[in-house]
Amino acid sequence: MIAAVGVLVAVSLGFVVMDPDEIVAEREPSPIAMMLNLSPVDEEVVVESPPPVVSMPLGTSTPECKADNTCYLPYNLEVAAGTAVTWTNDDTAAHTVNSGTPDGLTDLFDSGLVMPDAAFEYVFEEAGTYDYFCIVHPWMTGIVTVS
Ligand SMILES: [Cu+2]
Repeated sequence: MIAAVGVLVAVSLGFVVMDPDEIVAEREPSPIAMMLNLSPVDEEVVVESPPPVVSMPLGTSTPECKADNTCYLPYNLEVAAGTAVTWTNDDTAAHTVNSGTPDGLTDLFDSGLVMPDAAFEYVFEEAGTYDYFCIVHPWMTGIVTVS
C-alpha cells in the first residue's frame, strides 16, 4: 500500500515538474493518428476537387466503350458553375464534343474535330445537366453536371 502511494506521488510530481516543451510535444499527432492519416483538429481542411478534365480514351472509335460508359472519362463530370471543362483526345482517332444527344443537337457547344493529343475547352456558366456526344462515333456519350 505504501509502495503504491509512493508511485502515485512520483507520477504526480512528474507531471508538476514536466518540461514545457514536453507538454507541447504531447499535442503533436500520435503515431497511430499519423498512421490513420488523421490531422490535428485545428488544422484547416482543404478539400481538393478533381481537375475538370474529361478524357477521350484510347479505343473509343469502336462501340465497346458504350457498354460501360467509358467513351468519355469520367462519364459524368460534376463541376461548379463557372468551371472551364477540358476534353483531351487521348485516342488515335479524331473525335468531337457536341452538346446534346445523337437524337438531337443543342447549340451550346461544338468542338469540331478534335485531333489526337488535342483538346477542347468549354466554360459552363449555368447549373444544369448537359449531355454531349461525338458526331463521328455517336455511341460516345457523356454528361457534365453543373451545380
Ligand atoms: Cu468520336
